[in-house]
Amino acid sequence: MADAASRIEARIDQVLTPDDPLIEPMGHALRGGKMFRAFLVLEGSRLHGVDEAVALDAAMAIECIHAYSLVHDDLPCMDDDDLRRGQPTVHKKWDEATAVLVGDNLQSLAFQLITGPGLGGAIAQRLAVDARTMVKGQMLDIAAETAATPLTLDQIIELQQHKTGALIKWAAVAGPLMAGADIGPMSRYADALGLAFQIADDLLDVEGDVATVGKAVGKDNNAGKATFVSLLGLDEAKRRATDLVQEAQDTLNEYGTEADVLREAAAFVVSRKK
Ligand code: GRG
Repeated sequence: MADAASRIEARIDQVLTPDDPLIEPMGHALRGGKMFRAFLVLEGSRLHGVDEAVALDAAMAIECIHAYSLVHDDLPCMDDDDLRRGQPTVHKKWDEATAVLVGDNLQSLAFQLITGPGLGGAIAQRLAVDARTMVKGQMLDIAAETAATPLTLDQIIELQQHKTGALIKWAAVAGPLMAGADIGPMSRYADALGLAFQIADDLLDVEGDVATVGKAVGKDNNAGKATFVSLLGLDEAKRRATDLVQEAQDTLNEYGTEADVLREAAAFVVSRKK
């Protein structure tokens, strides 16, 4: 993942041009994350023999969509957060108008990259659909805040599949999709991985500390929101996450040892501290 991060960092330097007045806040929004989605694109692409430069732009495109979602999610009209990746959020370091424009611009940049040389077509179409699925998830989440009754487990799973799962799935299937290969195994890997990722996120909200996680913790709990932890309890949530990691790893059998890094990534998702 560190390797994916350094390759993306270098590409950010090439793509963000000094004449762009948003270069600083866009760089701030793009940098400092785990680059987990970029890593999935790069590994899935490597497994399927996709050209490295093409894969890198697909990886950067998904990080642009992810970063835009975080910048907008942090705004006062949404989750109202001051801290992201251990740094002030874009609207805190600059202002709200800048944060809105950074998100807008990152989304357009994602489509500039995903329609570039060797790209476009099905992969770009799917990115548009999955980015919209994420927005639907955000809207479901907002609606749940004012609903008369807390969400059920099935509803939380559905929300997760939209809000977090869609981008993770796009990242996982991008490689086989670009190679014209079967997306089945990577798609099933992403389903289990995405759910494990969200359960781990809910566990970090309860068990993590702000300095390590790099963003506010305890928010869902304090807001009385239904989460995997509130519905299942800590122990059962951890057990489910562990089972999902095993499930994700098993989906990769046909790739043999070539997929070991993706297996390790699945284990990392639930052991991560941020
Ligand atoms: C505002 C359109 C719009 C969408 C927002 C993704 C999202 C939808 C909001 C983020 C809130 C949140 C806590 C989502 C759950 C899991 C998640 C996406 C965590 C952040 O992803 P990481 O851990 O972050 O990959 P880094 O910082 O490593 O990139």
